[in-house]
Amino acid sequence: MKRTLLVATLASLLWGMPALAGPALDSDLDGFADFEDNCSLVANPAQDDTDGDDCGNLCDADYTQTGSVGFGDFGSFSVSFGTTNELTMHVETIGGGRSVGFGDFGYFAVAFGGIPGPSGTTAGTTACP
Ligand SMILES: [Ca+2]
Ligand SMILES: [Ca+2]
Ligand SMILES: [Ca+2]
Repeated sequence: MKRTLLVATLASLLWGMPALAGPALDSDLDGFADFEDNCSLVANPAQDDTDGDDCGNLCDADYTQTGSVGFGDFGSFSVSFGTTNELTMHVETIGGGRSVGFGDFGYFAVAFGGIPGPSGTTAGTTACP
């Protein structure tokens, strides 16, 4: 048994093979392992992704798909403020069907100037690193 463990550990070190794999890492504890979580550092058990770019709503304020959150995204957000436009809503936070409001603005303000993600399902794409 010790020999098997030693061989597995050596294989892991030398060739990157997984050694006696345990449960996959779930950094945000939302039930989705990081590699399959569309917002790997924010708990989003519903995995909502309104614009379908594999970057979960709770870490995706990049509505213009440029790879960063800036004034163009603010324009999209502003147009949707007060509406029920789910393109710019973070439906897991405030509930689907509610209007875009100040709670969303708070989220957007924090995301402004940053980049979307990280997502475990996009493998480093520009849209969602
Ligand atoms: Ca997770
Ligand atoms: Ca998550
Ligand atoms: Ca998205």
